[in-house]
Amino acid sequence: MGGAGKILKKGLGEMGFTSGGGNINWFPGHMAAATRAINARLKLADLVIEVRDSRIPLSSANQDLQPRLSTKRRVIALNKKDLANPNIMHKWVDYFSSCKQDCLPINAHSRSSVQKLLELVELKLKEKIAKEPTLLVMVVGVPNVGKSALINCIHQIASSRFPVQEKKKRAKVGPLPGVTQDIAGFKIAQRPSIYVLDTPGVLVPSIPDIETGLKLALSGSVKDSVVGEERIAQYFLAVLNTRQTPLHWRNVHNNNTLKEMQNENRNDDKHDYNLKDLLPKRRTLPVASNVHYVEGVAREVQSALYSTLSEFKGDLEDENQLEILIEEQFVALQKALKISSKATEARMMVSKKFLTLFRAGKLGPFILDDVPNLES
Ligand SMILES: Nc1nc2c(ncn2[C@@H]2O[C@H](COP(=O)(O)OP(=O)(O)OP(=O)(O)O)[C@@H](O)[C@H]2O)c(=O)[nH]1
Ligand SMILES: [Mg+2]
Repeated sequence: MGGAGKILKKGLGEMGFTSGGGNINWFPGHMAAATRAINARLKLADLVIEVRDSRIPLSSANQDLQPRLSTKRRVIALNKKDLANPNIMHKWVDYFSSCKQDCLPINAHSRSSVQKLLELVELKLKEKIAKEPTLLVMVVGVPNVGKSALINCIHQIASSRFPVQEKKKRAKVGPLPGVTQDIAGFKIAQRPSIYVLDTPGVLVPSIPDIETGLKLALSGSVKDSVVGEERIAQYFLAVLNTRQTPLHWRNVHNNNTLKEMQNENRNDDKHDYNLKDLLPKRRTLPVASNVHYVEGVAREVQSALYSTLSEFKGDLEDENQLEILIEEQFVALQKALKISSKATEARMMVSKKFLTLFRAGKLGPFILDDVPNLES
C-alpha cells in the first residue's frame, strides 16, 4: 500500500481532480415515494433479505433503512460475489459475524449459491413456519445490486419444489439502476404460504460523503450521467494507483510485450522469399468470440496501467502528481482501447469502456470498501 494511507484518509473523492461537474443529485424523484412504500411494508415483513454489493459491503448499505432493518430478522446477502476479491471476502464475513449479523456472499445467477441463502432464511424462520399460515420475506437494497435477479432465482428454485401457478412470472432485471419501479410479490411456498417481495432500489436523499457516492457510482448503483463517466473513471484510477494494483499486472504486461515482439518478427520474416508465401493463405479466423476479444482488450488495459504506474517517478501521495499520472493513463488507455485520438468524445469513450470492463469483472475481482477495524 505504501503511500496510499494519507491520501485515502483525505478521501480520494474529495480530491480536486474528481470534483468537477457541479452538485450531484443522487436522489431521483421516485425514490422518496418508494422509500415510504418500503418502510410501510417492512412493518409487516417476517424477514428481510438486505442485498448489498460484495464489492462495497458498507457503502451499499442504505443508512436510512438501517435502524428499521436492524430490528427485523435480517440476512445480508453480499451479492455479485463473483466480482469481489475472494481473498478479502472472508474478512467481511468475519466482520459481520463479529457484529452478530447473518451475512452470506452470493451470486444471484448461481442456483447453488441462492439455495444456501434459502436454507439460512428457512432456518431463521423455522419457528414462524411452524406457526403462521402466511409469511412475508422482503428483499431490499440500493439500486442494481441484484435484488430482482435474486428473486427470479428464488422463484425458480421454488417452482421446482412445488407447482407454482405463476411459474412464468419473472422480475425484470437489467444492467442499469432503477429497473424495478414497483413493489411486486412472488409466491415461493405453500403451507405456509411464503411470499417474497421485490422492491425498487432506493438510495438515501443525501449521501454522507462523496467517496461513498463514487463507490456506488462505480459499482453501478447510481446512473453514470448523475456523476459523470469521466469522474468515475478518474476515481477508479486513483483507487487503483494508490493501492498499486496495476503492479500486480506485470505478467500480463510482459506477455503482451512478448506477443507484440512475436508479431513484429512475423512481419519481418515476410521480407524473405518463402515458398509458403506462394501457397494460398489460410484465412485467419476472426476473433474466436466476443469473450476473447473483451479479454484481449482487458489485458491491453492492464498492461497500459502497469507500464504507466511502474514508470511513474512522482509521489503518489501528492494529489497533483497523482493527477498527472491519471492524465497519462487516460492517454495510454485511449491507445489500449483503440479509440482514435481524433474522436471528439475520446475521453468519454475511454471512461465508458474502462468502466464497462471493471463492471464485467474483466479487470479482476475487487472490494472497494475497507474492513472496519473493530478494535479501534
Ligand atoms: N456478475 C453478477 N451480476 C449480477 C449478479 N446479480 C445480478 N447481476 C446483474 O446485475 C444487474 C442488476 O440486476 P437487477 O436484479 O436488475 O438489480 P436490482 O437490484 O433489482 O436493481 P433495481 O431494480 O434497479 O433496484 C443485472 O445486469 C444482473 O444481471 C451477480 O451475482 N453477479
Ligand atoms: Mg430490480
